[in-house]
Amino acid sequence: MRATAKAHTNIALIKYWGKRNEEIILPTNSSLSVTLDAFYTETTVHFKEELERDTFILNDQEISGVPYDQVTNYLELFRSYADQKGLFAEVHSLNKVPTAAGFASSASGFAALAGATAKALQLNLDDTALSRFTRQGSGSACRSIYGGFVQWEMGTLADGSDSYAIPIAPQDHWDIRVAAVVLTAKEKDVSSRVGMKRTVDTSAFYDGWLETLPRDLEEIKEGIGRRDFEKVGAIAEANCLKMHATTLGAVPPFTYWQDTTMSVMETVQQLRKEGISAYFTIDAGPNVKVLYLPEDEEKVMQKLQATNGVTEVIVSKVGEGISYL
Ligand code: 2P0
Repeated sequence: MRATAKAHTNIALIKYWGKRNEEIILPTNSSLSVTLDAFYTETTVHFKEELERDTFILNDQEISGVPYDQVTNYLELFRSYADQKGLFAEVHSLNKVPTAAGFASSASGFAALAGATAKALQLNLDDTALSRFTRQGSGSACRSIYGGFVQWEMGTLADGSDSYAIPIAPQDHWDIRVAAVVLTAKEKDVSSRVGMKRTVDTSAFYDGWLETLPRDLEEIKEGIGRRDFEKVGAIAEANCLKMHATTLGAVPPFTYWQDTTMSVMETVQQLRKEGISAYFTIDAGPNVKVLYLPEDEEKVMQKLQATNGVTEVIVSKVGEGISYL
C-alpha cells in the first residue's frame, strides 16, 4: 500500500482570507489562483501493517513536533474514512519550495500528501473529492489539485461538501510568468492562520473586503478567459492591496509588509510607467510575487534584481495539476 504524488504550489490572484469553520477549513469567500511549475512537493506514503506509529521524513530529515502532529492528524482523517484505524505509514516528502521564496509549502505539501495517501489506500477519489480532503489540511492546498487557473468555491453547506476547487483554465491556456522576489526580511511574527482569524474577528474593514469579492472574481475570470493581462493584473494587484488593508483595521493592527516589500511595489509601478505590464501580489509575508508576460522577462528581471533588499528572483511558469509517479 504505497503511492507517490507530486503537487505544485499556487499563488492566489483573488485571496482566501478568513474561515467560517476552522476545524474542517471552510472559507468566508471564494478565491482564485494560478498553479506554479517551479515549486512543488513530491510525497511517498507507504502504509505497513507492522508499523506502530507514523513517521515523517522531509528532505531526508526525520520530523517531530508540530509538523509531525499535523501530518499524523491529517492521515487520521483518511484512516477514519477508509476504516483503517491503526494502520500507520511512512511518509517521505521532498520539498522543492525554497522556504525563503515566501511560498507556504503547505499548499503543495498537503496536496501531495492527500493524493499519495488516497492512492495508497486505493480510495479511488475523483479530483473534487480529493480537493475536499486536501482543503482540510490547508485551505489554499485544495487549489493545487489542478494546474492552470483554479477557483476554490467557498460553498455554503455546514459539512463542507460544496467547498472544493474547480479548474477555470488549463495550464496551456495562457503563458504568463510569476517572479518570486525574495527579500532580506525578518521572520514574520503573525502566521497566516493567526492573522486571518484576527482579521475576521476584529477588523473594521472586513465586511468591505467581503463585499467586493464576488465582483473581483467574476471580472478576473472574464479577463483570464480573454487573456487580458492588464485586466487580470490590475484586479489581482488591487485584490491583494484590499486583503492587506484588512490587517490594518484589525485589533491589534498588523501588517506583513516591510520596507523592502514597498520598494518592490514601487519598482513594479515604475515598470508600468515605462510601458511594461507588470503587477504584484503579496501573501501573508513580506515577499512579493510579480506577474508579467514572457516577452518582458529581461526588463522585469533587471529592474527587480536592482531593487534594494532583493536577494533573489525565482521565475515560474504556469504549472500542472497533481500527478502520480
Ligand atoms: C491564499 N493565503 O489565498 C491566501 C492569501 C495567504 C494570503 O491561503 O489555515 O496556509 O492552512 O487554511 O492556506 C495562506 O493560508 O491557511 C493562504 P490554512 P493557508 O493563498
